[in-house]
Amino acid sequence: MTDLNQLERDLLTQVEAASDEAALESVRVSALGKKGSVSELLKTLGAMTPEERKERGPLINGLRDKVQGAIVAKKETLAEEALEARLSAERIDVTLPVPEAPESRGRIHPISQVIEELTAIFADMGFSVAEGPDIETDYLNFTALNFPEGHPAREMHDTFFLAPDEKGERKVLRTHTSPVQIRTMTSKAPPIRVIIPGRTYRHDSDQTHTPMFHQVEGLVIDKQANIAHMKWILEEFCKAFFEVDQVKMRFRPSFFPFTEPSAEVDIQCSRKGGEIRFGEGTDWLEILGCGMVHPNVLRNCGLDPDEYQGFAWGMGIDRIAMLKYGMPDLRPFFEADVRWLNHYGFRPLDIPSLVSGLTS
Ligand code: 2NL
Repeated sequence: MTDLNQLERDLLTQVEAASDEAALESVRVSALGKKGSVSELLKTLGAMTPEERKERGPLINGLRDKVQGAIVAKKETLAEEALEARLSAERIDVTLPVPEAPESRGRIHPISQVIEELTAIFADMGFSVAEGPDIETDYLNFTALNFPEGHPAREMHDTFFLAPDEKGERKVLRTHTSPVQIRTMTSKAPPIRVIIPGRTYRHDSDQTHTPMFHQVEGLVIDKQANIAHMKWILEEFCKAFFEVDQVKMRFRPSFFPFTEPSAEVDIQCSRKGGEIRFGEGTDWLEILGCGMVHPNVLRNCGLDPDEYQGFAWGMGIDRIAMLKYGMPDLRPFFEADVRWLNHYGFRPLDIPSLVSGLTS
């Protein structure tokens, strides 16, 4: 006859030794399954005499209950242990910084940002934006702008000339964005209100000059457009761009072949300990050139100077970007160093607008 006590000890030892649910399940099958050791014992009860059954029955049933109870308890223990193991293995450090999403990790170059800012300000005053090619004819870059052939004014710009083509024509890398204004005046009827941001080129290279740089020029042509309008527009622009409530401006007489009269414009600022602030103080900083469009330029564009007049201005985008954002050196602008761009660049979704602030 099977020693029930021995079987019980064996089975309980096996239950205790099961290291996972699968091992426990095979112990259960070997004891309580159809052909399991305990099930086989239960089957023997049918063939016993009533006396025998009375004595062995409770013992065998008791064994089954004990084994079953041990298996249920072990199953719970194993499940708890598995959960504990997962909790400690999958622990997360909630104090770690959240990584930036890929689409917001890029940066907008300060030049692009400043062009967006300029565009927002002038668009608010009714200006549209025009663009033109970097390679221009000598006529559009110089002649139409009242630079006479062989005139020393042409040497004011250190021009990059391309090799002459089959017709002997020498194209140039535009030295200013003014040829786009000529293109605008010859292709559109007044009134004209346009700004032209873009790349320009001069043979010049030092701490404050790169051979490729950026300009924005503006042009207004109408029957009555006058110097007072020009001064108002430039003052509104400076206040909006430098984000100050007021700024004093100084117009100094100057010379450009394409404007008469011409002026260079300084804005009020204060310089303290290497920092520059606008709209306060007693220092002056030159920021742009401007003037009334020369009658010869109007005539070159097919406009009658007795009917139409206008004004124009031009400034260096790189320079005003450096001033506004406190960037001391121009050269890294064009060195494509992502560390510089990470430091000085702008977030792609912070789009300048006059409502939410240019540099919110
Ligand atoms: C400067 C000065 C200036 C203009 C640009 C212009 C264009 C046409 C006719 C008349 Cl088509 N004028 N442009 C006028 C005055 C000054 O730029 O210092 N730029 C960096």
